[in-house]
Amino acid sequence: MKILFLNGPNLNMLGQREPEIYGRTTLSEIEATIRRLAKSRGVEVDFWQSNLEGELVTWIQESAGNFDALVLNAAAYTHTSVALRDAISAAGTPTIEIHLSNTAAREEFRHRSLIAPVCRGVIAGFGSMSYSLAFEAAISLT
Ligand code: CA2
Repeated sequence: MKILFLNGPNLNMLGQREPEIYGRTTLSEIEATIRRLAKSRGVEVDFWQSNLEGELVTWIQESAGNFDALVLNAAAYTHTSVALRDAISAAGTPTIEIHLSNTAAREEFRHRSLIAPVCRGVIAGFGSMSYSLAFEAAISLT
């Protein structure tokens, strides 16, 4: 089984700025936790971050047939990107939308997700644990 983790814009800054919102854990530390979990469960994972919408679109397209599930923190593109939504829909890879913060409890513009309707489910508000919860959810999808 193979799970692809994709992270959108600014998530490379995790742990360095705004710790009151996003916590002190860096994206590399989250990746290490997921890789540990994956090893213990005999699952293969890829873990990528990009600040570029088109690069995320390409990775989503390439997930088709190569990964059993996609865990996506699309960051700000969650609220704006028809391109990501279309890519998820076209690729057909079962996708879980995740967020560190509880977007429903934040500014109104974060309440709308353009990608949620084409995802299997959403996990938000558990900090770096959102990634581990999504890992478990992804395993249970297949
Ligand atoms: O809570 C999440 O995971 C978000 O996807 C994070 C996005 C935000 O636009 C979404 O509404 C919710 C922002 C990621 C920016 O990450 C930073 C981390 C540290 C410092 C600055 C930004």
